Amino acid sequence: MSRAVCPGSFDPIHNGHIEVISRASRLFDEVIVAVSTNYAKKYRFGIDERLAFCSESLAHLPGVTVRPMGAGLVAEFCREHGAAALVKGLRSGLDFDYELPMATMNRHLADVETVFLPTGTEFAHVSSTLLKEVAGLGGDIGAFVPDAVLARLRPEG
Ligand code: COD
Repeated sequence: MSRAVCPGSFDPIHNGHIEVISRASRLFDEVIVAVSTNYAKKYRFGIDERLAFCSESLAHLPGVTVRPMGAGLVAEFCREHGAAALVKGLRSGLDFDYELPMATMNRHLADVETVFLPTGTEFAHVSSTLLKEVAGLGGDIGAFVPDAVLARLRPEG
């Protein structure tokens, strides 16, 4: 039984995340989507809402579960859940430069391998931060988020 973890803030989850998690679910028997809480970080959505958005958006994917990761190490989360791999989406060389040291550290900490999946080109410019900004200023982001997220990101949401 192969098991991988897809970690992130998911503040909120968007279609780029969903595409990568969907592809991860074809590579591994089980994929745990680990929703982090970093107390130094200011989130737009609380942990319960981020978990709910993820659960609703990923319910159609067999073998995918959603869990809170808390504020601990992702390597420790992988060890506790018996996962041998992390899956990350890569949008660009900048993502790779940011991710490579973490991949090496996570292998050191818990012998966890990191698998990088190149993001779909239609989502290479998408981030939760950019979507929140554009939606807040009234821009149309309907192509990039699930309906439940879209409703909450509208200025009146
Ligand atoms: N297309 C495809 N994939 C994407 C896209 C996109 N447009 N945008 C993001 N992704 C992928 C990336 O792989 C990213 O890692 C993941 O989705 C989640 O994205 P975000 O933005 O929600 O999450 P981040 O970057 O805030 O998450 C950071 C982590 C929680 C993964 C990281 O901080 C972490 O591992 N924290 C735990 C503490 C820890 O262990 N620290 C030491 C690490 S060595």
